[in-house]
Amino acid sequence: MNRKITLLCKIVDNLGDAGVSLRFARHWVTRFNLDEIHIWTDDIKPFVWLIYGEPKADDAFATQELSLYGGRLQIREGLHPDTCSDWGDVVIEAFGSPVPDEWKSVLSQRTPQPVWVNLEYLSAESWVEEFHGKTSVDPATGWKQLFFFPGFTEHTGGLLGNEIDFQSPPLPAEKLVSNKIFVFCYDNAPLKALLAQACNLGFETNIATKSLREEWLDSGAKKFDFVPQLDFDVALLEFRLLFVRGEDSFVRAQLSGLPLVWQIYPTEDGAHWKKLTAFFDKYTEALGYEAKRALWELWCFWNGGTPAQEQNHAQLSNLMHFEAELIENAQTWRLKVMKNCKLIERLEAFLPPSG
Ligand code: TRH
Repeated sequence: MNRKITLLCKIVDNLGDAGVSLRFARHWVTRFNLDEIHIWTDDIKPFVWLIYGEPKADDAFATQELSLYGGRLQIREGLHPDTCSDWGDVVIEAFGSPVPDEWKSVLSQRTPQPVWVNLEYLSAESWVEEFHGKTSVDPATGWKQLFFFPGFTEHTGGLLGNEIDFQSPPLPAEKLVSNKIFVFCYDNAPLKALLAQACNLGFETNIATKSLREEWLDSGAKKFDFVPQLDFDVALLEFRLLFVRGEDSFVRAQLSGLPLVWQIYPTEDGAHWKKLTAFFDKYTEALGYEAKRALWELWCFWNGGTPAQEQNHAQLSNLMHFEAELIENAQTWRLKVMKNCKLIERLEAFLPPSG
């Protein structure tokens, strides 16, 4: 029996919801080659963008349906209650894409009930271990829901690996030769101040952000042309330092074995600081005090945590004094992370067997 999996993906903003869903689905159909995944989304454009990259995506934007891997991975826009009958043996709600209550009466008629999974956001916070793998009964349908939390330890759902996992990491000496830094950030990042610092150090800043400002290019920055997701992981290896954001590019940077600066997705209640600190503490466990402090100062500045009057505008050059230590740390961390790149296998353990 081949399994049919429905993945529901509501796009909140940006590319991460689609990015993680697409990467997950690709890994799944590659790993379990009898299974099918059907992604239902309210907006197919980020998927088109991630599959085709720039500028090819522009030609494909009119589509409402994409089919990959000989039809075993399908992505469709326009979720509707009538489609519920077509849902598979497994339904995955990505990042709390909630099924509207009015649909639940349609769903509750279905037998047998599907395995229902809530795929949550990634976090390094310690509570994740406690909640991962727990179930609860949905009052509207009476169905059991599984809460699956990706994370950085063996007692969590783990992480999605990538195609370059098992290649040797780039040698530090090669990286020191590159003067290119990669910047993929949100609009609120202090990019102008960073560019000034990077320029003083003789670095070439490559900006991957969509809304590029003329003044950035005037100060020597280059536009990073958006590459398809399948090429993204390898594209990162060209750089010396990676500024990444959200969830998926953040994990890819860790797997590259290069030093990274994470801009976390900000939440209004400020809860993101706890999440940022939880990861930072784990990530820098093996770093010396001075290097750790310099890195934290840059992360704080980049995430808007340093009041303007206290900014010394030298966070990047301070950090570069510790570059060798940072590279070593990034490579050790990469090896640790790779051990937990088992998200697909850990989720599969909760499902009925395929084949
Ligand atoms: O786009 P992001 O900021 O994603 C998000 C969203 O804000 C989301 O709402 C939030 O919930 C989540 O973060 C935590 O950043 P992320 O996760 O890194 O996703 C970007 C995707 O784009 C990722 O899959 C990598 C891909 N990408 C390419 O494929 N090619 C490129 O050239 C670039 C720059 C990115």
